[in-house]
Amino acid sequence: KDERMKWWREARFGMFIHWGVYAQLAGVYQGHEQRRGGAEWIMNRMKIPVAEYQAYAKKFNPVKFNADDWVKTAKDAGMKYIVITAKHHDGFAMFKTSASKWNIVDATPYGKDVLKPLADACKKHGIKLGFYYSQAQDWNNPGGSAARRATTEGWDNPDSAKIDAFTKEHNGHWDPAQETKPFAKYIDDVAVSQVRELMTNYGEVAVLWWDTPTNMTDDAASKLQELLKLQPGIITNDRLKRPNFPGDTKTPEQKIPTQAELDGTDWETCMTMNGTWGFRTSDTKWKSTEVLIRNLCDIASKGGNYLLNVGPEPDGTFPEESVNRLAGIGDWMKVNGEA
Ligand code: FUL
Repeated sequence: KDERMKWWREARFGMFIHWGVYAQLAGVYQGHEQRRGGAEWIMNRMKIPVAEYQAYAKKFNPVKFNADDWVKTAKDAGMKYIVITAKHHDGFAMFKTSASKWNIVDATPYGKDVLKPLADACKKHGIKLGFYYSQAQDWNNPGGSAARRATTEGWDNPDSAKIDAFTKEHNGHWDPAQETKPFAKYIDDVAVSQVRELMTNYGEVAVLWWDTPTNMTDDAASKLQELLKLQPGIITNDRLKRPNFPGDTKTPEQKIPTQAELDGTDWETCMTMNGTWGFRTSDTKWKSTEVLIRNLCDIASKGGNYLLNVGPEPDGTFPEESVNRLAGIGDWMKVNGEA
């Protein structure tokens, strides 16, 4: 394990990227602002019907996406690795997959896999690439699970009471289309197939970042974990299924542990620069460059890694605020960083 963890322990600083169809909505549905949660949660928080959400993919056309630019931006900031959402809770695959039509190649006018050019650019620039994969929650592929959130937490939908009663009866689902398959079948048909594709088609994969084990079973977790053998050097986190699948790293979210909280396990703080993971137009609560640098120092001094998020815009560019902050961190790193 020590050998496998070597680069990661030295890395200290990485880029998290949350990108998908939700960037198209950017925190607004039918003129209403989403009230709670990250903008990547908009489908669940505002209980958008499956067919309606899928229609947004037809507008998703990130023609300004340039993998080389992204990787250079990360590298210039002093980051050593990138973890991108291959599939978030909305189930949308940002890659070519034969397991579901709900993917960037088949469902958007853009029609191209974005992980492939990113993998190539990372290789070219010496940056490690990891994939975030929402293994349990999947709000579009039938059988995927859905964490229960009341609509009243989200917005003043006139049908809130009715919808909330429905989600209670239907294990968090709000659209009958989400329930046409059992969870175990979703795992076999979609999650297992797609993780196999991710482990096979993109060269070296440095990290598999699982998330939110809603409804996960040990059986499902075992199948997914088994696939990681396809990437002998891969590092995984602690979110596949608790408590039997601890992975390699702990994942404090939006917080930095105190010295007393550390127990010797490798850890990585993931954090947003504003308040959302997915791009949101109205979120202007940006942390200052100085705060971000202080966080990085605090984390590095305690032996952890800092996975700092960027939520790209629907056109495929990084928000200007993120770019400016990353450049500022890069300037500081050139003077104070190790190499
Ligand atoms: C959370 C997710 O639900 C968020 O959307 C985000 O991906 C964050 C890193 O993990 O648990």
